[in-house]
Amino acid sequence: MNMMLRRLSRAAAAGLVAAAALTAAAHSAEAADTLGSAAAGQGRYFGTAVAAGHLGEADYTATLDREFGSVTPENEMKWDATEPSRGTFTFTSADRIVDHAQSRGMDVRGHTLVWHSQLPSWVGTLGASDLRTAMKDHISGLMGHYKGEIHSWDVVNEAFQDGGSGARRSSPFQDKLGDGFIEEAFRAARAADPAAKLCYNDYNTDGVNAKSTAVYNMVKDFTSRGVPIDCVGFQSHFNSNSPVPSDYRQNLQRFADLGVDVQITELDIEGSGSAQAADYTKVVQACLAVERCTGMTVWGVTDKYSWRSGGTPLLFDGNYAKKPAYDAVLSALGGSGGPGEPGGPGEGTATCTATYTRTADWNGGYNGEVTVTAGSEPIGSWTATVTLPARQSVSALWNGTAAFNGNVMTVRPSWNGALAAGTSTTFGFTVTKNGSDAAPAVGACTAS
Ligand code: 9MR
Repeated sequence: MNMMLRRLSRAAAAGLVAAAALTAAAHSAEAADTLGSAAAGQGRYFGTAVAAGHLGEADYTATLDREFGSVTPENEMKWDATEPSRGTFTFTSADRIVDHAQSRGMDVRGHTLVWHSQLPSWVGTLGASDLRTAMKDHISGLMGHYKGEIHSWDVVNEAFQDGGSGARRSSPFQDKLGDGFIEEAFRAARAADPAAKLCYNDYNTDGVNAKSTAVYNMVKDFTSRGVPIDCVGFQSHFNSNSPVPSDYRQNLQRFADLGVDVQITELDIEGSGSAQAADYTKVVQACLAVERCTGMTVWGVTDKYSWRSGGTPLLFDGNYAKKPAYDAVLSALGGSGGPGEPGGPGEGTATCTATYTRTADWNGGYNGEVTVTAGSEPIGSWTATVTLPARQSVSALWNGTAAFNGNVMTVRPSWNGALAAGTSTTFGFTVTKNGSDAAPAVGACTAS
């Protein structure tokens, strides 16, 4: 409620009061069949990074508005975007995102105030005392503009080096102001917007390791000395080189035990199909297992605009189709079709399995067939993924509709979605081998 009243002050100037109030009310009344509403049912937020440049794309905004309860401007609140020359603030792109979010009842995360990257060159030319003043002015200028409208701010981002040393990273702030710049930034941030949660945010700190322990020690020191810090953000950019750590929950919990909130701030996991879905499940479950894990943000809406688009790390494919990872997250959040959600087919226990056979084979190609079988409950619809080996491509598909993302084909029913308990349907496809005779992999079947 407080947030609502405060957020209306800037929106009122833009004439958005009525719309913001109305849509926020509607948002909270939604059924738990979207990521945002399912997470809200668990007392958490579920957000996404947003780029202002995509807000004109109808499918992008439709997906954003339907699914998410919080947005983080992906680049628009960074120093180079907001104060390109000293003392001259530009908020046009960030305002676009904040206004869009507010008019649809979404909350906003602020990212980021003090960071070594995306820093305009004038900052690096300042001497220590001028730099200190400029840093504080930047914090008060940016936070002041959005005072009362941001639920959490990444006050300092990525101040620790990667690797085993636990040392601070070189930056104009570190090099000229020393370790103390972080606490100075947090104190300035508290003064600028006392209602915002103030977060330290970093990557490769998701499991227990030297870097996360260095951050842990800093937070412990801050809380013991009364330096204002409210939360720690765990970026959680995962791939095969940096998988979801097995001690993820334990690491989140040790920070929470220091008396700060924890948030998953930039989640993406490279991969596809059921393996990617399983990794997303682990992350959501880890957050839900930690009482002070207040929310999760994925780093983008659709694979096609991800900073790691080649790794297809997000929940919607390039056509905005829900991926198996989406279904897994919704299910882990207890949304429709997920565990314990009443009212869905089979009271949320609907399942299906998918099995693959090669039904025809010739020199340049083959036909594959996938049998989808409902579990012990009837299902209303299903989704199955087929990952093609390198070089192969699909030239025809029947009894299903396909969305392609790289070599991953996500198939949904055409006419054959509803299945009685234990019954089956099939879809088929023709593959051009292009010199590869390997078999495709069929991912987990998701029923709804
Ligand atoms: O996703 C952002 C991308 O569009 C920018 O080009 C990039 C520039 O540094 O920053 C990306 O976002 C980063 C975030 O701000 C901080 N953590 C790492 C993110 C991915 O690089």
